Amino acid sequence: MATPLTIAELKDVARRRVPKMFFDYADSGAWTEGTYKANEADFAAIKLRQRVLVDMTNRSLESTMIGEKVSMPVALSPTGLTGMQHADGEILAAQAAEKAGVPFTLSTMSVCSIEDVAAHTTKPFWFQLYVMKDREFVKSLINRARAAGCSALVLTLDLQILGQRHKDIRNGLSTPPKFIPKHIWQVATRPKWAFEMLGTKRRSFGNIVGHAKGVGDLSSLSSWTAEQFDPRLSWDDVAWIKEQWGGKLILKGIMDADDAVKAAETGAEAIIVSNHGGRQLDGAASSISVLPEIVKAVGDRIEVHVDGGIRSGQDVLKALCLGAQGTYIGRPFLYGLGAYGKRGVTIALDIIRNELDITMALCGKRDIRDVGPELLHHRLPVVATEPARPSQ
Ligand code: HOC
Repeated sequence: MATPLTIAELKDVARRRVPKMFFDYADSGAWTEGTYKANEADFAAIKLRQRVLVDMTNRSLESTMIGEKVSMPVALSPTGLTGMQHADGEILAAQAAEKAGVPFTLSTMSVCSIEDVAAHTTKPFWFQLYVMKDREFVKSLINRARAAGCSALVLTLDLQILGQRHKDIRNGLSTPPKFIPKHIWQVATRPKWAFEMLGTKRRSFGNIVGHAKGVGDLSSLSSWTAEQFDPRLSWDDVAWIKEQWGGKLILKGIMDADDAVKAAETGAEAIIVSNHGGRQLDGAASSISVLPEIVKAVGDRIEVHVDGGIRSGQDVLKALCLGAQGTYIGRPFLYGLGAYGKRGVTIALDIIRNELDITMALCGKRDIRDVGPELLHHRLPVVATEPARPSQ
């Protein structure tokens, strides 16, 4: 088959290669999937301003995210169970990101462990942390990330209780698959995936193993999450984590200007405007629609990044024009991984890079660090910069 030219084509290939319960896990959103869909639709509603007769030579996509040089301002999001899209998925994605010169973020809920990824990469990656009630365990995760040379901690703030995704329940999601007819059929019809998975020992949760014995299927995972994740997580805990970590901190899951102000006060390096890819609060606004008010509230004090709904280089450009210093892709790289392993992640990044480059040029810019709202048509609702609500 010819190399996919779009993220949508990669998604089609992944759907054919990855067992349904894992494809659906990556692809679904909470409840009605309204927020998941809004994330994509609101990007599409923003229109770019075409410019002509501008010198388009010597273009550059290079930038920085939290002071780290990036070949383009696009990082890989932390995604749970990545190693179920493809055997050793987290290692392969981290290697592809390293080759592409963009940051990779390893999820706490990954299949390959922090140490697995560190052993197979040569540059620092970022580690995403969920906060459990057992603070000793949290400390041990932080220490492991530090020992592995991670250069940033991404603290997720919007999953202290787990959102509900109907497809996961219907599929009886389980990591690894159980020997029940439905799963046997799903795996048997994806022989390449199964063959590659047989070739690795990494088939469960690499970071929480030992702390979460017997956790694998959705109900045990949901109960474990409900028991372990701390629903009382507060801004004081953020300060405690910052102190424990002592390095660069990124706060993920900010969707409100007041929260952004509090996040900026913590002294973190960056916030990620994120609704968890529409996987948590169904009915939440799209990330891109709240980005302008958050940039307005704190953009002069802290780096603002955004994820959710980015499916193309055009979307990346729109986010940057609205004030984001960095962007993240989750599903696009997972589709690539499911479709072709490491090569697929490279294809996903290449597609986005190529689209970003051409789009920037056709909008009359040569340097990604120079783009701004002047590249967008302002009459669209999503671009309307409502004043941020005053802090209470
Ligand atoms: C069922 C796994 O970020 C996601 C992940 C983390 C989920 C933890 C529990 O699925 O959105």
